[in-house]
Amino acid sequence: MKNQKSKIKNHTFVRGFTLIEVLIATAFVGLSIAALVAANGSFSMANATGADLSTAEFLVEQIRELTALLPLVEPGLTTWTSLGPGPGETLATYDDVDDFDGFDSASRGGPISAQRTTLTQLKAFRQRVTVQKLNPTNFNQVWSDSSASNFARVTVTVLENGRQISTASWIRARY
Ligand SMILES: [Ca+2]
Ligand SMILES: [Ca+2]
Repeated sequence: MKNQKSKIKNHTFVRGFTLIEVLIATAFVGLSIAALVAANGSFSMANATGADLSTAEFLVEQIRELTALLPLVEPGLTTWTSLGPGPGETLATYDDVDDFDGFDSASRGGPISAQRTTLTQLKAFRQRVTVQKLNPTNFNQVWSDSSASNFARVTVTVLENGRQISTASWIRARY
């Protein structure tokens, strides 16, 4: 009797997997693979975005470096009532920060480096610069170009294929 019972037990034990069990296991493996592929995809996307951001920040830094040593306003100017390049000035001869007001690297076939050379290998990117006068007692207020203020905000915006990636601004004083 005992022998018979253990035989039945053994028989149950070795019967193998049912079709339903196999199907469920297959579905689980499939789901795991799908999750893995999806996770990998989003990681690649995050990575790509990170790379674009790094490039954009690098391009903001180029403008910051280029303008850091320049005076804010045309050297020798007495009354500062307009922003932008002086007569006949080109990027090569910009000698003050406000010359960069309205600068757009799109006209140069690529963004520019701190040495004013065009980085053609990064031509998908574009730098835009604005210089705005600020209320000397409240830097949150923009004043008109003709107003009497010795403070200005420089804003650099970097776009990639027309999409804004990064923007940074800082304040400069005329002294
Ligand atoms: Ca100038
Ligand atoms: Ca100027």
